[in-house]
Amino acid sequence: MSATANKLSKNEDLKEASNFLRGTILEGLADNSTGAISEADTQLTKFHGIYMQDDRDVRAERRNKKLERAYSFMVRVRVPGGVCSPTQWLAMDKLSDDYANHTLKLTTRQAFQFHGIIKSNLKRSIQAINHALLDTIAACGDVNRNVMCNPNPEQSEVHAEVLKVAQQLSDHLTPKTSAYHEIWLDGEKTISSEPDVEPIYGKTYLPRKFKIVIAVPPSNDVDIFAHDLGLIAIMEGGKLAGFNFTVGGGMGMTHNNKATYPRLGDLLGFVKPEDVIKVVEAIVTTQRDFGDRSDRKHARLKYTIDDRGLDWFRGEVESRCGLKLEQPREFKFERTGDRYGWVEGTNGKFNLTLFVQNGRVRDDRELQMKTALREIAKIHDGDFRLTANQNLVIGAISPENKPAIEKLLAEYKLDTCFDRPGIRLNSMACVALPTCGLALAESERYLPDLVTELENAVEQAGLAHDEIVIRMTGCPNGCARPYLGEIGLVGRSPGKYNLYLGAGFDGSRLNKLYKENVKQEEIAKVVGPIIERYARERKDGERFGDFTIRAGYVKPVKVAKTDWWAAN
Ligand code: SRM
Ligand code: SF4
Repeated sequence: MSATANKLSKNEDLKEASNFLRGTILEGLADNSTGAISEADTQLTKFHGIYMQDDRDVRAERRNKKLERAYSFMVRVRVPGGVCSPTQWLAMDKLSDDYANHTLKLTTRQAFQFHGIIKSNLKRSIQAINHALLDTIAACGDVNRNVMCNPNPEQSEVHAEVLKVAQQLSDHLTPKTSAYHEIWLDGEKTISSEPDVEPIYGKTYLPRKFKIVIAVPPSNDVDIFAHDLGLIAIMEGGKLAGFNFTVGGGMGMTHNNKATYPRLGDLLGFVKPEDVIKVVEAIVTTQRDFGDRSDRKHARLKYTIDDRGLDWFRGEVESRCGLKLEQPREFKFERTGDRYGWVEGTNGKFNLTLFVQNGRVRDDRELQMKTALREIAKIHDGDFRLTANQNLVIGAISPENKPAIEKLLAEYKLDTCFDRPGIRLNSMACVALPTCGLALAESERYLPDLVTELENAVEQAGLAHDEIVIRMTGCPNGCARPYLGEIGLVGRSPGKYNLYLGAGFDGSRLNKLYKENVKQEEIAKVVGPIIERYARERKDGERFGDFTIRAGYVKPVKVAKTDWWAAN
């Protein structure tokens, strides 16, 4: 299928030989002599939503003691559109206590993650997830991942409609192999007992991960332009007329490798609701057949499009689906991020968006968030919606149930958790240390402290209630979409970060490198004065990212490929 003449990457051989994602995973699980699985199987388990990791905090100590690394597994649960029921929430909560590290991680892509599951508990964990009618297949791997969708509490009717599209896309693009059921659910063949075929993916699946999101303007809470494929809902006369498609977004890059860069998606065309599945499938199969299978750093859709051109891509998609895409329709985004607090939906039900620092739901001395949400889930008659910014909406609360939920919120002090400075409410960090094997620096464990330092600058400048988007990652892969932060911090090495400035508040412009290798203790000293100057010199309504460009700190990035690495 691949059009490339270059030597295929190792992963391609692995996929081909895996018998539709089986490999030797079962044998590896049965091997009690180690907490690990084989290198080849670590690649294949990703397709099952499972990553082998080790506790990096104790890596050196264990090496010195000649002990095996402290292996455990991260498990990612797909939640299409981020919506789950209270019963499912309770099941996830219990699983985190029974088998994981007692925390629930709400990810930047509306999924749950569990950390610290040891090999002997993996099957039990996946089975518990299956009993809650959720799954982990295709949460990671070279396939379409969790389909994201704006949780949109204030427009419940539209939300229900676009959520349905997200769920249909998710179902349509889920791998059909029965390996998942055989391995994790002890051979329960709930899908089919026929021989495996992957009608969309084929034996070698996609060249790389693939991500789909749906946004409902004016909210760009899902960061539509950061993903391989974006669907922008177009409303006309109060009804869903269709979607503008964007293609070729992606955040990942590698320090000092100029062939890699974050890229915002381009507008491809307008698609009517009834044609969505057909066009999406044509996009996915085009990437399947033309994506670069020889170099995994050049394998995402963004590079296929930059190499071959958007017009070529559109032509290929049109000929595959037999449709001519219409011109994109008018739309306007106002902001990224979430709107906190209470909103009444058009259906008369209430929705509450809570701030969850870096998506980590846990109990600590200051806040018993995990217990509070468990108690709420026990009496809640609506749903929970995971947001694309690691936050949580307690959704569709009936008017009768609202007082009881408010009582619990007050009892556990969750009713004030969104009454915080705007910079904290717009902060987001990836997991990084100690679990992420790719982290070069701290992120989730450090950003809250940095924000506390910056809150001083913000408060002194009189900007406590102003929203400034700050995002941090422990490496350049971009898991918290840092290149779309008005302030972006990307780990270089322990205690050092590249500082990026100048992204658009509405998510339509990338930021740009301002200073390299800034030491942790110097970040607030560098950023603080820029915030103070912003407070003094900003124009009416001017956003921080726009100001940093006007004031000359950085130039605007227009075309990722040429501008991203260009000198300031
Ligand atoms: Fe990510 C790899 C965590 C969203 C780009 N990401 C990883 C791994 C699995 C590390 C690994 O490969 O060993 C991280 C696991 C850390 C841990 O201990 O949990 C990891 N990524 C995350 C999460 C949990 C961050 C978070 O704090 O919420 C997010 C899970 C999303 C989900 O539910 O599916 C997460 N990752 C993202 C995003 C943001 C998004 O999609 O909106 C991106 C940037 C967008 C993009 O894909 O371009 C992202 N992750 C990456 C990349 C770089 C991909 C690339 O094209 O270069 C990697 C590394 C890789 O794939 O080789 C990566
Ligand atoms: Fe790990 Fe890097 Fe992703 Fe952070 S950005 S979770 S450090 S891969």
